[in-house]
Amino acid sequence: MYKGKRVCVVIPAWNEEEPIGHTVKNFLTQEVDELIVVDNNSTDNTAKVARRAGATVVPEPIQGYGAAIRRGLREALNRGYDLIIITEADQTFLGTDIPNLLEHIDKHHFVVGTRTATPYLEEGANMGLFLVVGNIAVAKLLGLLHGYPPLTDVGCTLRLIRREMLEAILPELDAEGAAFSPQMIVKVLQHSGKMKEIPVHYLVRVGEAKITTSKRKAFGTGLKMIRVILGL
Ligand SMILES: Nc1nc2c(ncn2[C@@H]2O[C@H](COP(=O)(O)OP(=O)(O)O)[C@@H](O)[C@H]2O)c(=O)[nH]1
Ligand SMILES: [Mg+2]
Repeated sequence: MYKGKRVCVVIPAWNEEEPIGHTVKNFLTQEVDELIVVDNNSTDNTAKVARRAGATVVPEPIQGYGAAIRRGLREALNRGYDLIIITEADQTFLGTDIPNLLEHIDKHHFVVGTRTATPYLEEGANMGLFLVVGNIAVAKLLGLLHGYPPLTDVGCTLRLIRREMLEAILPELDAEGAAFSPQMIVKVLQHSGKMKEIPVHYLVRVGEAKITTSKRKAFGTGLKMIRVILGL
């Protein structure tokens, strides 16, 4: 609960038995009323470990980062939550950043993290120069085209959205993969949502990476993101 508003955390998870237990405990902070882990066809013990750590687990058979998050967001709306936070299973984000996101939600519909603020990066985190520059470049394209020029990241999962804004944009979100992340930002801006980007901590991943596994893959992901930003 935060200022009388019910708070929910959504985590997409695909074979994350190693990091998920710690992540769930780390994000079940005093403000959080429920944490929903979306099990995206895991073949390991992700669901069991998440449940044992205190999460509600729901399945999503359609494979993909976007599909998994959408399922979690629908679930959060159905359960009546006012404020919805999204994060990852892999211990790269910190529950201690939740108050920093919440601090801005009275005045904004959407608060999104950026992982390109170097003092917030842990040494060895998967955000080297290539990804920092790439994210900032694509973010500037998004920001200038859609009306939020300060934007410096397009792929940061850690974010917070108000219920009424989520209800407005959810029917328009259809990206299955990583392009879901910038698509959500674009839709908030198209709905004239007030948004704010804040720096968040970004740590070394625990367990096996699924999206940003090589420069080549990251480049491909970037192109898909640009397509979504251009509305193609
Ligand atoms: N890439 C990917 N991630 C998924 C999928 N389903 C759920 N996820 C979760 O989405 C988050 C992002 O994936 P991750 O490998 O950390 O991507 P990275 O942060 O770009 O390295 C993790 O919590 C995954 O477990 C899927 O089908 N593909
Ligand atoms: Mg990750």
